[in-house]
Amino acid sequence: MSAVPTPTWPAEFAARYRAAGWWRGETFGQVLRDRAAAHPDRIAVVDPAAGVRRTYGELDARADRLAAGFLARGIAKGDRVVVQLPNTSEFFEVIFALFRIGALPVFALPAHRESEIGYFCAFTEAVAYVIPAAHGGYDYRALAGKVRATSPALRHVFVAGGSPADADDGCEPLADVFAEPVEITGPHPHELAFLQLSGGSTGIPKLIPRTHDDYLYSVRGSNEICGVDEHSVYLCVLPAAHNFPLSSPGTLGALYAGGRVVLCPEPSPDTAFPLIEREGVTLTGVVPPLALVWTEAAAASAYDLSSLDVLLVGGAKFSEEAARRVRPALGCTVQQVFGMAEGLVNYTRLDDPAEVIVTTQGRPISPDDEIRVVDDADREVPAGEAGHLLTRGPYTIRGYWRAPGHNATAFTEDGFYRTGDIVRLTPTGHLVVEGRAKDQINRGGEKIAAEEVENHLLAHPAVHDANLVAEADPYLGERTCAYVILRAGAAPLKPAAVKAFIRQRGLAAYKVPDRVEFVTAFPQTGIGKISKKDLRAAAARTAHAPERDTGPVPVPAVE
Ligand code: OOB
Repeated sequence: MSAVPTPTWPAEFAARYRAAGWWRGETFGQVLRDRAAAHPDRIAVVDPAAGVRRTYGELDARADRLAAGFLARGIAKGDRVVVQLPNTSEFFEVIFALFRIGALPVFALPAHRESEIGYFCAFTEAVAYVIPAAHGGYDYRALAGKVRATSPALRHVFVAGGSPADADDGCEPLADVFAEPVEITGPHPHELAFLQLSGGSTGIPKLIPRTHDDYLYSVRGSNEICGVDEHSVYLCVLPAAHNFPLSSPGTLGALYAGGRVVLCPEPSPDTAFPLIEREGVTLTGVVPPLALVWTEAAAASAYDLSSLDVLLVGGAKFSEEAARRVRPALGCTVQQVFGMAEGLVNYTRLDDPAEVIVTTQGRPISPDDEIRVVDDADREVPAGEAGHLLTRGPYTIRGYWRAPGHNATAFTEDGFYRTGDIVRLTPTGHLVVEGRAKDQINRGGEKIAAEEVENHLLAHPAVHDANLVAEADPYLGERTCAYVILRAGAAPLKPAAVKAFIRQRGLAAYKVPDRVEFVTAFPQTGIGKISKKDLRAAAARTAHAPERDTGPVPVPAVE
């Protein structure tokens, strides 16, 4: 096993963050223990689809019993466990059990398939993988079977909601793992709590190492800014494993405050609105396309949404026009959130003037979040001008997990993370996201690394070269268009065949190109590099034309 040290904060920074009170020496396992001791009978997690309501005492006890079962199966401190669970109570039992041991959840999304999961399991040398018995009509056991073949370290597959028949597939029902609690020496607060996934801009996804100390600070800071307390009821609408619903302020924020988490099995107003009424939901977080849908649906809805105080919107740029419509429709305050799994999270404040709330993406959580806005040569741009956002601070990582080569360019020498976002700072210190320099497509909050999909396109025997670019979409903000050059003499391909190929390669559905264009050549820049800028312009011109089954054609020159 390669012994690549996990990048961390230099000692003088760690000392400063502790002295300032940002890092308090807490762990997630202990936080749950303390809350359960203080109010054991209070409801912590509601899983309406399963008809389950767990008190803090129950969640705490179940995490202990699951931790004992994991330990008995040899899952130890520092081990990686890929967790791919939907919005269910088991998600919380599993992650708190792992937190207690000091084993590291690797937060996969339910949408991930063989390509992504196979990579996570193999690269992290995961010893276990946790899947749902059923979700969205997809067979996760079959996925586990395929992943096993390429992940030699993988010893266990646990099935939440599974049955004894799972043993036939070499899986084990999660319910069988619960055991008599044992004494556990947990992790230290400065040690890793989990690995989060990066949206990525390269062919290979990057893993983000977060510690108990740093992540708990982002949760506590978020709670303060979003007014989360023991009376808060957070509706988890987005996939629970994503950083936004997990910690901004998210489910962990609600649990930290002694509030309540309500799990929404899917995000449509038909499911979410009745839950808001019935459970008295006070805040939730959604991506911009969902905010649009909810805003429209609220007008015609008979459900009482008056308990909802705050709608957090983030993950992608929320347009000013859409932001203005939220309060009249839903009767709640909007909080824009501009965050990243690597760390930095910005919020508009609840008492910001309405104009600031609708026109900016907020300001950082911490007074110790350092923000630099720079040009291509890393020089500070004049105040108020747009530039690359660099950041460093008490909950922003100093490097990806086991990626020294990539870290050399993704971080400055003095430890600032290059976010790849283009922003400008307002005189009040709020950030406005103006664009992106990284080769990533933001499809309604779901991030797609262009290179990852391009590599899969190149694997098609008839494809000579391929480029993936973003084009505007009125609902998603952005969607994808793949430009493909076929090999000389290759039989013509249809767009549908290219999409089917990508799906068969085992990529998450949101990465399948929305549109495919066959061309004879790619536009080039002055020095002969492929010009994605010109491809984006070409995509914008043809976005509304139907896909052509014939081709290829030249990409028209840009005036
Ligand atoms: C959140 O985290 P990630 O890691 O999925 O994606 C981070 C990237 C940012 O670098 C930026 O490019 C984009 O997503 N982004 C936004 C945005 N929020 C995120 N771009 C424009 N406006 C916004 N409000 O997406 C995430 C993590 C924690 C909280 C909220 C979102």
